[in-house]
Amino acid sequence: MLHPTSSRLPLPSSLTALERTLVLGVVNVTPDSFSDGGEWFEPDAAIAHGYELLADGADLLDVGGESTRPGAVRVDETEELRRVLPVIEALAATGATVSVDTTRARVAERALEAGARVVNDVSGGLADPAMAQVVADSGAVFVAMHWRGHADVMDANARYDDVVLDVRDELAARVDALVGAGVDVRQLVLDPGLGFAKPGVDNWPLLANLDVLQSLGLPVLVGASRKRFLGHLLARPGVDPVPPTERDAATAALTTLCAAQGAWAVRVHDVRPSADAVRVVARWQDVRASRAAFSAPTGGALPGALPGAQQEGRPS
Ligand code: PMM
Repeated sequence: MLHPTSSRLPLPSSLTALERTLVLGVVNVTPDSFSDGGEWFEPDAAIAHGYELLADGADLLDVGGESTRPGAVRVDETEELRRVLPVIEALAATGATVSVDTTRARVAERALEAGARVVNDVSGGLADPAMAQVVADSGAVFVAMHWRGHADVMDANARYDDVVLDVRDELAARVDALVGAGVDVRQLVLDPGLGFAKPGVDNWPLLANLDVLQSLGLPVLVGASRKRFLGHLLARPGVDPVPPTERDAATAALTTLCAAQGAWAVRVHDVRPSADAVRVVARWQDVRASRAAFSAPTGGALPGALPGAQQEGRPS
């Protein structure tokens, strides 16, 4: 069920060979992110947090030095570099596959030099005209998220005719522009940009119709973790929205649904529940596929073992 183009991404074979959705663990080196602001602002704390996420089952780590929450004030480039570079360098040195969450070409370039393998740009290359060249020259994976402006203006740009089709079309235009600028289409991953210029109601159709975005023929990453629309969904008397750390179970439920739809990766803060969820979905789909394969022509019995199933470390 995993999107077939995922295996073409320039990533280590230990990741591209996995026949399941990948889990991208979030390492926010910021004092003000909505979900975990300040918890891992010091480099040593951020590095230690990265280790914890790997131990919990993260396949990749996404290191960011600038908050993108609505209304956030931008940090300057020097400060962003100061925050992310030591963390990326230390985590990449352990063999972890590291992504840098940035909209700045210069930060992406320095992060790749420090060992990052993925550039995760919430602006899809729109914020910095130099980004496409850095991505093209490096050959790195590029996550192009749907975006309509920086945090200070994005809420004012949240008008859609049909949010699913509009996001698909705007991302298709980004793909054309990036490929036109020299990026290899096999470097690209698309992301619907949940919560970015999208009020609560607009996030659900995007989640429930990932196939529309997948119809563009590229792997899809989903970042639903702890977002405000979940906080509203889970509201209880006197608490609306519920705080970000109370949104992790709902996040894991969405990981399951995204994995079942063939998402390439999910970006999450609390890694363990999502790492478990993607393994459950993979096993579930293996069993369904093997039953279909063995029973379809003859109506015969189920096989005793799962042929070709990707068995990971844990005992079954
Ligand atoms: N969301 C946030 C930050 N970076 N990157 C991608 N590709 N997709 C997202 O949905 C996304 C992102 C905001 O969440 P945070 O402040 O908790 O990191």
